[in-house]
Amino acid sequence: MTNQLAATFRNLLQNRNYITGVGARDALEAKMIQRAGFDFVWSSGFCISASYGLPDASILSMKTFVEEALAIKEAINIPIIYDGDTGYGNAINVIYLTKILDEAGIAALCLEDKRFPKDTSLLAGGRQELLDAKEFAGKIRAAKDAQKSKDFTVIARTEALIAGMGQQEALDRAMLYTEAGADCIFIHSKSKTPDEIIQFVNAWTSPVPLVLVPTSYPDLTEDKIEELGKVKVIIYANQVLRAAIKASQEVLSEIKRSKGVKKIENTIATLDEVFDLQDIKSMKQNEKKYL
Ligand code: SPV
Ligand code: MG
Repeated sequence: MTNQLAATFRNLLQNRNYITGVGARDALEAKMIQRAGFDFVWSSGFCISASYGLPDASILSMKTFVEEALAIKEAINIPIIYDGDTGYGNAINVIYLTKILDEAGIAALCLEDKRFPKDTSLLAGGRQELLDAKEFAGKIRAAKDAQKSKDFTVIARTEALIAGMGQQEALDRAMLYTEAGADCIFIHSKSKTPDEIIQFVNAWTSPVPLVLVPTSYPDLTEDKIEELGKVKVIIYANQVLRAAIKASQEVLSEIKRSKGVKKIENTIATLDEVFDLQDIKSMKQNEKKYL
Protein backbone atom coordinates (compact mmCIF):
# COMPACT_ATOMS: atom_id res chain seq x y z
CA MET A 1 0.00 0.00 0.00
CA THR A 2 1.23 3.52 -0.79
CA ASN A 3 0.77 6.41 1.59
CA GLN A 4 1.86 9.38 -0.50
CA LEU A 5 2.05 11.95 2.28
CA ALA A 6 3.91 9.50 4.51
CA ALA A 7 6.49 9.28 1.70
CA THR A 8 6.61 13.09 1.48
CA PHE A 9 7.16 13.28 5.23
CA ARG A 10 9.99 10.74 5.10
CA ASN A 11 11.64 12.63 2.26
CA LEU A 12 11.49 15.84 4.25
CA LEU A 13 12.98 14.06 7.27
CA GLN A 14 15.81 12.70 5.18
CA ASN A 15 16.63 15.75 3.11
CA ARG A 16 16.20 18.70 5.43
CA ASN A 17 18.23 19.75 8.47
CA TYR A 18 14.95 20.07 10.30
CA ILE A 19 11.25 20.56 9.56
CA THR A 20 8.63 22.65 11.34
CA GLY A 21 4.90 22.15 11.85
CA VAL A 22 2.11 23.74 13.83
CA GLY A 23 -0.71 22.35 15.97
CA ALA A 24 -4.25 22.65 14.60
CA ARG A 25 -7.64 22.04 16.17
CA ASP A 26 -9.55 22.03 12.87
CA ALA A 27 -9.33 22.19 9.10
CA LEU A 28 -9.51 25.98 8.93
CA GLU A 29 -6.45 26.38 11.16
CA ALA A 30 -4.70 23.65 9.18
CA LYS A 31 -5.30 25.55 5.93
CA MET A 32 -3.76 28.68 7.42
CA ILE A 33 -0.78 26.65 8.66
CA GLN A 34 -0.23 25.24 5.16
CA ARG A 35 -0.53 28.70 3.59
CA ALA A 36 2.00 30.10 6.06
CA GLY A 37 4.53 27.68 4.59
CA PHE A 38 4.99 25.12 7.36
CA ASP A 39 6.04 21.59 6.46
CA PHE A 40 3.32 19.66 8.29
CA VAL A 41 0.30 19.96 10.57
CA TRP A 42 0.16 18.46 14.06
CA SER A 43 -3.40 17.30 14.80
CA SER A 44 -3.10 18.34 18.40
CA GLY A 45 -4.95 16.42 21.11
CA PHE A 46 -4.64 19.45 23.34
CA CYS A 47 -6.12 21.85 20.77
CA ILE A 48 -8.90 19.50 19.62
CA SER A 49 -9.88 18.88 23.28
CA ALA A 50 -9.83 22.64 23.91
CA SER A 51 -12.07 23.19 20.88
CA TYR A 52 -14.69 21.07 22.67
CA GLY A 53 -14.11 23.16 25.82
CA LEU A 54 -12.58 20.10 27.49
CA PRO A 55 -9.29 19.21 29.18
CA ASP A 56 -6.68 17.23 27.26
CA ALA A 57 -7.22 14.19 29.47
CA SER A 58 -8.45 11.26 27.32
CA ILE A 59 -12.02 12.53 27.54
CA LEU A 60 -12.91 12.63 23.85
CA SER A 61 -13.02 9.29 22.06
CA MET A 62 -10.63 7.93 19.45
CA LYS A 63 -13.42 8.34 16.87
CA THR A 64 -13.65 12.07 17.56
CA PHE A 65 -9.89 12.66 17.28
CA VAL A 66 -9.69 10.61 14.09
CA GLU A 67 -12.69 12.42 12.55
CA GLU A 68 -11.09 15.79 13.29
CA ALA A 69 -7.79 14.65 11.77
CA LEU A 70 -9.54 13.37 8.66
CA ALA A 71 -11.34 16.69 8.23
CA ILE A 72 -7.93 18.37 8.46
CA LYS A 73 -6.51 15.90 5.94
CA GLU A 74 -9.29 16.71 3.47
CA ALA A 75 -8.44 20.42 3.61
CA ILE A 76 -4.66 20.39 3.05
CA ASN A 77 -1.98 18.64 1.05
CA ILE A 78 0.95 18.72 3.46
CA PRO A 79 1.62 15.79 5.83
CA ILE A 80 -0.13 15.38 9.18
CA ILE A 81 1.44 14.07 12.35
CA TYR A 82 -1.46 12.58 14.31
CA ASP A 83 -1.21 13.12 18.06
CA GLY A 84 -2.37 9.69 19.23
CA ASP A 85 -1.96 10.39 22.98
CA THR A 86 -1.63 7.00 24.72
CA GLY A 87 -3.20 5.13 21.79
CA TYR A 88 -6.51 5.14 23.71
CA GLY A 89 -5.81 1.84 25.45
CA ASN A 90 -3.25 -0.90 25.03
CA ALA A 91 -1.32 -2.31 22.05
CA ILE A 92 -4.52 -3.85 20.65
CA ASN A 93 -6.11 -0.40 20.41
CA VAL A 94 -2.91 0.88 18.79
CA ILE A 95 -3.12 -1.75 16.02
CA TYR A 96 -6.61 -0.56 15.04
CA LEU A 97 -5.63 3.12 15.23
CA THR A 98 -2.50 2.63 13.11
CA LYS A 99 -4.40 0.83 10.35
CA ILE A 100 -7.05 3.55 10.18
CA LEU A 101 -4.50 6.37 10.03
CA ASP A 102 -2.17 4.74 7.50
CA GLU A 103 -5.06 3.79 5.21
CA ALA A 104 -6.42 7.35 5.44
CA GLY A 105 -3.09 8.83 4.31
CA ILE A 106 -1.99 10.33 7.62
CA ALA A 107 1.82 10.57 7.50
CA ALA A 108 2.80 9.83 11.08
CA LEU A 109 1.47 8.69 14.45
CA CYS A 110 2.84 9.95 17.75
CA LEU A 111 2.25 7.85 20.87
CA GLU A 112 3.19 8.87 24.41
CA ASP A 113 4.22 6.63 27.30
CA LYS A 114 1.59 7.83 29.78
CA ARG A 115 -1.07 5.66 31.34
CA PHE A 116 -4.58 5.81 29.87
CA PRO A 117 -6.51 7.95 30.81
CA LYS A 118 -3.76 10.55 30.57
CA ASP A 119 -3.49 14.05 31.93
CA THR A 120 -2.14 16.91 29.84
CA SER A 121 1.64 17.43 30.06
CA LEU A 122 2.06 21.14 30.73
CA LEU A 123 -0.42 21.52 33.60
CA ALA A 124 1.30 22.42 36.88
CA GLY A 125 0.72 19.55 39.31
CA GLY A 126 -0.78 17.38 36.55
CA ARG A 127 -1.27 13.64 37.15
CA GLN A 128 1.74 12.28 35.29
CA GLU A 129 1.71 8.49 35.53
CA LEU A 130 3.91 6.62 33.11
CA LEU A 131 3.26 3.20 31.66
CA ASP A 132 5.76 0.45 32.28
CA ALA A 133 8.44 1.07 29.62
CA LYS A 134 8.27 -2.49 28.24
CA GLU A 135 4.51 -2.28 27.86
CA PHE A 136 4.87 0.99 25.94
CA ALA A 137 7.58 -0.56 23.75
CA GLY A 138 4.92 -3.19 22.92
CA LYS A 139 2.65 -0.40 21.66
CA ILE A 140 5.43 0.89 19.40
CA ARG A 141 6.11 -2.61 18.05
CA ALA A 142 2.38 -3.07 17.48
CA ALA A 143 2.16 0.19 15.52
CA LYS A 144 5.19 -0.65 13.37
CA ASP A 145 3.82 -4.14 12.64
CA ALA A 146 0.33 -2.79 11.85
CA GLN A 147 1.35 -0.18 9.27
CA LYS A 148 0.74 -1.32 5.72
CA SER A 149 2.65 1.40 3.86
CA LYS A 150 6.42 1.37 4.16
CA ASP A 151 6.69 5.10 4.78
CA PHE A 152 4.27 5.56 7.70
CA THR A 153 6.25 7.10 10.58
CA VAL A 154 5.84 6.14 14.23
CA ILE A 155 7.03 8.66 16.79
CA ALA A 156 7.55 7.47 20.37
CA ARG A 157 7.17 10.20 22.94
CA THR A 158 8.58 9.87 26.41
CA GLU A 159 7.14 11.87 29.26
CA ALA A 160 9.90 10.85 31.70
CA LEU A 161 11.12 14.44 32.13
CA ILE A 162 7.53 15.71 32.45
CA ALA A 163 6.98 13.12 35.22
CA GLY A 164 10.20 14.22 36.98
CA MET A 165 11.87 10.82 36.54
CA GLY A 166 15.21 12.27 35.44
CA GLN A 167 17.56 12.12 32.49
CA GLN A 168 18.64 8.50 32.82
CA GLU A 169 15.06 7.22 32.82
CA ALA A 170 14.27 9.41 29.80
CA LEU A 171 17.32 8.13 27.91
CA ASP A 172 16.67 4.49 28.84
CA ARG A 173 13.05 4.72 27.75
CA ALA A 174 13.94 6.50 24.50
CA MET A 175 16.53 3.84 23.69
CA LEU A 176 14.08 1.02 24.44
CA TYR A 177 11.47 2.61 22.17
CA THR A 178 14.06 2.99 19.42
CA GLU A 179 14.86 -0.72 19.74
CA ALA A 180 11.11 -1.40 19.45
CA GLY A 181 11.18 0.29 16.03
CA ALA A 182 10.31 3.95 16.69
CA ASP A 183 11.27 6.14 13.72
CA CYS A 184 11.66 9.27 15.87
CA ILE A 185 11.80 10.06 19.58
CA PHE A 186 9.80 12.97 20.96
CA ILE A 187 11.31 14.21 24.23
CA HIS A 188 8.98 16.55 26.09
CA SER A 189 9.66 18.99 28.94
CA LYS A 190 7.64 21.47 30.94
CA SER A 191 10.71 23.24 32.26
CA LYS A 192 10.75 27.01 31.70
CA THR A 193 14.36 26.81 30.55
CA PRO A 194 15.70 24.53 27.81
CA ASP A 195 18.45 23.09 30.06
CA GLU A 196 17.02 19.60 30.56
CA ILE A 197 16.16 19.31 26.86
CA ILE A 198 19.67 20.40 25.85
CA GLN A 199 21.12 17.88 28.30
CA PHE A 200 18.99 15.11 26.79
CA VAL A 201 19.83 16.05 23.20
CA ASN A 202 23.55 16.16 23.99
CA ALA A 203 23.40 12.73 25.64
CA TRP A 204 21.42 11.16 22.76
CA THR A 205 23.79 8.96 20.76
CA SER A 206 21.36 7.05 18.54
CA PRO A 207 20.89 8.07 14.88
CA VAL A 208 17.11 8.07 15.45
CA PRO A 209 16.04 11.74 15.10
CA LEU A 210 14.46 13.76 17.89
CA VAL A 211 11.23 15.76 18.01
CA LEU A 212 10.81 18.87 20.20
CA VAL A 213 7.81 20.96 21.23
CA PRO A 214 9.30 24.20 22.57
CA THR A 215 6.17 25.53 24.31
CA SER A 216 7.38 25.99 27.88
CA TYR A 217 10.95 26.82 26.85
CA PRO A 218 10.47 29.39 24.06
CA ASP A 219 14.09 30.60 24.34
CA LEU A 220 15.13 27.55 22.35
CA THR A 221 14.67 28.96 18.85
CA GLU A 222 15.15 27.09 15.57
CA ASP A 223 18.71 28.37 15.09
CA LYS A 224 19.74 27.08 18.51
CA ILE A 225 17.97 23.77 17.93
CA GLU A 226 19.72 23.36 14.58
CA GLU A 227 23.06 23.97 16.27
CA LEU A 228 22.34 21.17 18.75
CA GLY A 229 21.88 18.76 15.83
CA LYS A 230 19.91 15.49 16.21
CA VAL A 231 16.54 17.32 16.31
CA LYS A 232 14.74 16.96 13.00
CA VAL A 233 11.17 17.89 13.89
CA ILE A 234 9.99 21.04 15.68
CA ILE A 235 6.31 21.41 16.56
CA TYR A 236 4.67 24.70 17.59
CA ALA A 237 1.82 22.84 19.23
CA ASN A 238 -0.71 25.34 20.56
CA GLN A 239 0.23 28.92 19.60
CA VAL A 240 -2.52 29.27 16.96
CA LEU A 241 -5.20 28.19 19.46
CA ARG A 242 -3.86 30.63 22.05
CA ALA A 243 -3.71 33.47 19.52
CA ALA A 244 -7.32 32.76 18.51
CA ILE A 245 -8.50 32.76 22.14
CA LYS A 246 -6.84 36.09 22.82
CA ALA A 247 -8.14 37.73 19.63
CA SER A 248 -11.68 36.41 20.21
CA GLN A 249 -11.74 37.63 23.80
CA GLU A 250 -10.61 41.11 22.74
CA VAL A 251 -13.23 41.37 20.02
CA LEU A 252 -15.99 40.11 22.31
CA SER A 253 -15.22 42.69 25.02
CA GLU A 254 -15.07 45.47 22.44
CA ILE A 255 -18.48 44.55 20.94
CA LYS A 256 -19.96 44.41 24.43
CA ARG A 257 -18.31 47.68 25.48
CA SER A 258 -19.12 49.71 22.35
CA LYS A 259 -22.55 48.09 21.81
CA GLY A 260 -21.88 47.33 18.14
CA VAL A 261 -19.32 46.08 15.65
CA LYS A 262 -18.22 49.37 14.06
CA LYS A 263 -15.10 49.66 16.21
CA ILE A 264 -13.81 46.18 15.41
CA GLU A 265 -14.82 45.88 11.75
CA ASN A 266 -11.39 46.92 10.46
CA THR A 267 -9.47 44.87 13.00
CA ILE A 268 -10.82 41.43 12.05
CA ALA A 269 -10.47 39.24 8.95
CA THR A 270 -12.60 40.39 6.03
CA LEU A 271 -15.38 38.17 4.77
CA ASP A 272 -13.40 37.82 1.54
CA GLU A 273 -10.57 36.29 3.54
CA VAL A 274 -13.02 33.79 5.03
CA PHE A 275 -14.47 33.01 1.58
CA ASP A 276 -10.97 32.45 0.30
CA LEU A 277 -10.19 29.97 3.08
CA GLN A 278 -13.48 28.24 2.28
CA ASP A 279 -12.33 27.94 -1.35
CA ILE A 280 -15.46 29.60 -2.70
CA LYS A 281 -13.68 30.05 -6.03
CA SER A 282 -13.67 26.35 -6.79
CA MET A 283 -17.32 26.03 -5.72
CA LYS A 284 -18.23 28.80 -8.16
CA GLN A 285 -16.33 27.07 -10.97
CA ASN A 286 -18.20 23.85 -10.22
CA GLU A 287 -21.51 25.69 -10.22
CA LYS A 288 -20.76 26.91 -13.74
CA LYS A 289 -19.80 23.43 -14.81
CA TYR A 290 -22.52 21.37 -13.20
CA LEU A 291 -25.54 23.39 -12.12
C1 SPV B 1 -0.64 18.52 22.00
O1 SPV B 1 -0.59 19.59 21.35
O2 SPV B 1 -1.68 17.89 22.15
C2 SPV B 1 0.58 17.96 22.61
C3 SPV B 1 1.68 18.85 22.96
O3 SPV B 1 0.61 16.77 22.83
S1 SPV B 1 1.48 19.24 24.66
O4 SPV B 1 0.19 19.89 24.83
O5 SPV B 1 2.59 20.13 25.02
O6 SPV B 1 1.54 18.00 25.42
MG1 MG C 1 -1.24 15.90 22.89
